[in-house]
Amino acid sequence: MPEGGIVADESVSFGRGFYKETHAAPPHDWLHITGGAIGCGMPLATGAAIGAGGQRRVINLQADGSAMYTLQALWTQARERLPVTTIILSNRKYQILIGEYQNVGANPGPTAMSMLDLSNPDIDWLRRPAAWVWRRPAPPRWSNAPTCWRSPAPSRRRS
Ligand SMILES: Cc1ncc(C[n+]2csc(CCOP(=O)(O)OP(=O)(O)O)c2C)c(N)n1
Repeated sequence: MPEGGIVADESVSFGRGFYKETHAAPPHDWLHITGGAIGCGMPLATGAAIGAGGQRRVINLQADGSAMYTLQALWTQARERLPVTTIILSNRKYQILIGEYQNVGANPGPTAMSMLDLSNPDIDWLRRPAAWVWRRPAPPRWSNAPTCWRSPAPSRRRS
């Protein structure tokens, strides 16, 4: 974690163990979702990066189901060249709701479980939404040229 980093946390059930791992990290800010409605993590990361004038690295800890509500924010991040690193916690489930069934002692059947399953079809995060993500190419080994930033080549439109 770089000093002055900002964590935009919509990690939902998966990310509860992150706090203790950052105990000795350099000073940083940690933004949580408000609770209630899911889907605010990626827009939160986008807004944080804009608010920091693009000068601070934003790390978005992002549960996959919640990400599906607002993943167009990735496109905005690419368009605005924002310094956001997105970590998708891809458990392919609405895991926290499975936990809620357990909390009330319910025994969900296959129909209920299929409603909480995100694997059919599988969300291929590396091939689809990540096509919008902009990457910093490695500088050529033979020079000290400053690293340049570029967006991915536009995809060919199908007729
Ligand atoms: C707008 C909105 N729709 C639906 C819900 C109900 N809901 C609460 S948690 C959740 C699933 C979250 O799944 P995911 O983001 O994948 O995190 P995980 O539980 O797997 O850690 C849903 C659908 C909600 N809170 N807000």
